[in-house]
Amino acid sequence: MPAFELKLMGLTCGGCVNKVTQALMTLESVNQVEVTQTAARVEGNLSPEQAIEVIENLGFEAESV
Ligand code: 9UX
Repeated sequence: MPAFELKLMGLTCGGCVNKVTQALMTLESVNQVEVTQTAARVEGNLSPEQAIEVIENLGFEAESV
């Protein structure tokens, strides 16, 4: 399964980490995620741009690294 990493900005507590994790895991195309307050590794059949859109819709910022 392909994977990519993102830099995350605006996550200030563990709750934010949980929000991002749950939003990504809800996507059928996502197989596995590892999220911290500053970075995410996403494994699945989706583009980084798709994951960034989901994260930014939560009010955070994300960019490919
Ligand atoms: Mo923590 Mo984040 O109280 O969206 S959940 S700041």
